[in-house]
Amino acid sequence: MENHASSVDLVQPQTGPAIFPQHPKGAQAKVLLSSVFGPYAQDDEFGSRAINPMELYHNQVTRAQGSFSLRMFHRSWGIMLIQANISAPCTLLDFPEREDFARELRTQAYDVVGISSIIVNVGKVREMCRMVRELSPQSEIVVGGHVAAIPGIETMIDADHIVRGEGVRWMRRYLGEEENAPVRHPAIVSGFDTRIMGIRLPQRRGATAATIIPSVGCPMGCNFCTTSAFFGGKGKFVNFFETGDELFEVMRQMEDELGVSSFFMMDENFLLHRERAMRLLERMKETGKTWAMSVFASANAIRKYTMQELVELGVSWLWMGLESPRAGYSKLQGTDTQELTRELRAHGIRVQGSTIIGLEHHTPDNIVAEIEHAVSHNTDFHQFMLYTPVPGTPLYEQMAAEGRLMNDVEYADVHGQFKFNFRHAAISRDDSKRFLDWAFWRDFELNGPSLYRIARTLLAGWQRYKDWPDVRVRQRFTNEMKRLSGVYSSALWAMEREFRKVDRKVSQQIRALRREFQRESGVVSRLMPAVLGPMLLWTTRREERRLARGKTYEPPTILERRNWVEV
Ligand code: B12
Ligand code: SF4
Repeated sequence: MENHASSVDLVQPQTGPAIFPQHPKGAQAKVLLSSVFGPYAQDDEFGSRAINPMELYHNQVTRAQGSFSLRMFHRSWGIMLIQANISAPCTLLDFPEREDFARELRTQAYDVVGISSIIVNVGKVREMCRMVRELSPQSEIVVGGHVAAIPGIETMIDADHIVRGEGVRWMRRYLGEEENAPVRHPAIVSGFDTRIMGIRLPQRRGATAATIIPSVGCPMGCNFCTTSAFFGGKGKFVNFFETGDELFEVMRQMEDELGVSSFFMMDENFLLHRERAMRLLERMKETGKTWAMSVFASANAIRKYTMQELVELGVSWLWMGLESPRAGYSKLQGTDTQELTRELRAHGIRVQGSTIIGLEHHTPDNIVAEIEHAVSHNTDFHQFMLYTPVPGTPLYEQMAAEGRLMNDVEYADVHGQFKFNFRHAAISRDDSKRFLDWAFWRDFELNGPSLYRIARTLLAGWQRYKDWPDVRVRQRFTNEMKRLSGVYSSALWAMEREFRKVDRKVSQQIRALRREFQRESGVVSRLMPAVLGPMLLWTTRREERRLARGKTYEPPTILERRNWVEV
C-alpha cells in the first residue's frame, strides 16, 4: 500500500523528537476526531467480531449471564478529552457508521482528521484512512490510541502522524497551542443505554456516574499490561490532576454540570496515590459531600487504607486484579485476596475481580483448581481474560524474543476473550477458549447473577452503616437503599424464579436475600415486587428468547461540535 506516514511521534511531546510536526493552520485548522466505525458486535471483513461487542460488561465480565448480563455503552473518552482541550473548531464523531464518517468528510472540508483506535480495530483504521484520502484529500490524518503500539503500523495504514502515548499535549502542540496549559475536564456521563433483564433503564439526569480521568498509565508495570506500557511503563504515568484539591474542583464542577453525586474514576490505580486521595477526602469532609466513587486499584494500593477510610472516601465499587496467587505480581504480594474481598463486601463495597487464564504455570491439570479458587472469591463481578501478549508490552517483547507469537492470528482476534495468540507450554489454543468460557460459566453457576450479588453487598453496607455517626457515610448508604431497595426486591423476585433452572441452591439464597430486603425496607418497596417482579420475569424471558435468536446491541452514533461556527 502507498504510505504517507511522515512521522511516528513518540510518547511525550515535551521529550519527543526535535522536529515536531505542526499543522500550518494551527488553531484555525478544522478538526474531526472520530472513533472507529460500527457495527461492532458482528463478524465482518474490517475486524468486527460478534464476540467483541462495544459493551464493557457484556464483553468481558457478565457475558455468560444471559439476560442478567449488565449491558451498557461508554463513550470514547480519549477523544472527548482532546476535543475539550483544543481551541480549534472540532467535531467529535462517536460510533459512526461508515456512511456517517463519509458524509462528514464530504461536507465539512476538514484540515485534520484524528482517528482513535485500539489494536483490535486496526482494520477499520486502515479503511478510514483510505476513505479520508479519497473523500477529503486535503486532510492530514492523525492516528492515536493503543493501535499506535502495533510494530510497523506506519506500513499498515496510510496516516500522516501516528501518536503514541498521551494525546492532549500532542494535539495542542500540533495545533500550535500551549501544550502545558491546565487540562480542562469534559463532562462525561460514564455509561448510557443500560439494559438488564430485558429492559432499558430510563436515563435520568444525575442518575449515572460521571467519568473523571485523573491520569493515564500505571507505574506498577505488570508485564502484560497495555495501559501501563503505552504511557511509559514501570514507574511512569501521566497525571492530569496532580492534587486532591484539583481533583475535588473537577468533581465539584461535574456535580454542577451533570447533577451527579457518583463518579467513575478512570485511573488505572486510583488508590495508589494516597496523598491525593486523602486530600480529596479532607475536602469532601469539609464540604459535607456524600459522593460515591467507583475505582480501579491494585491490592497493594487498597491495603494502604483502612476500611473506614475507603468507606468515608465513598469507594462503593472497586476493580481489583486478582490475576493468580501463584503468578508472583508484586501488587499481590502478602495479600490474602479472599479475605480482602470478604472484608470489602462486608463494608458495602462492590468488588469486581479480574483473573487471568493461561498464565505460564497453568496446565490442564491445575487450571480448574485455579479457576475454582478465583470463583470462590465470590466477587460481585468477575472478569476473566486470557494471558495475552499485546504489542507494546514487556510480555509481547518476551514472547517475540522466544519465538512463541502466533503470527497468523489477526489483530482483530487479539483481545483476550477468544483464543491464545501465543504458544503456551501446556495449553492448546482451542483449550484456552474452553477454559475461559468455563470460568465465566462457573462463576455464574456458583455465585448467581451479578445483580443479585451487588444487591447483597449493598444490603450488607446499609446494615452496617445505617446508624453510623458520620452523617456523610450514613446518608450515602441510606440514599442508595432508598433508591434501589424496591427495584432490587423486584429483580430478586424474578431472579429467584428464573435461576431455579440453573441452580436451585443459589435460587434459594436469592430468595433469602429478598426476604431480608423485605424486612429492612419501607412499605413501597415491600409491595413493589408484587407488581414489578412478574413484569421483570416476563421481560427476562423475552430477552432470553431474543438472545437465543442472536440479538445484539450497538451504540448510537453521536456527533458533537465545539468552537464551531456554522457557515
Ligand atoms: C472504556 C473502555 C472501553 C469501552 C469502549 C469505549 C469506546 N468508545 O471505544 C468498552 C468497554 C466498550 C471497551 C471495549 C473493549 N476494550 Co476497552 N477499554 C476501555 C478503558 C477502560 C478506558 C479507555 C479510556 O477512555 N481511557 C482514558 C483515555 C483518556 O485514555 P485513551 O483512550 O488511551 O486516550 C489517550 C491516548 O491513547 C491518546 N489517544 C486516544 N485516541 C487518540 C486519537 C488521536 C487522534 C490522538 C492524537 C491521541 C489519541 O490520547 C488520549 C489522552 O491521552 C481502557 C483501559 C484504560 N485505562 O484506558 C480499555 C482498553 C482501551 N480496552 C481494551 C480492549 C482490549 C477492549 C476490548 C477488545 C475488550 C477486551 N477484550 O478487553 C473491547 C473492544 C470493543 C470493540 N469492539 O472495539 C484495551 C486495549 C488494548 C490495546 N492495546 O489495544 C484497554 C487498554 C484495556 C486493557 N488494559 O487491556 N473498552
Ligand atoms: S496494577 Fe493493574 S493497571 Fe497497574 S500495571 Fe498492573 S495490571 Fe496494569
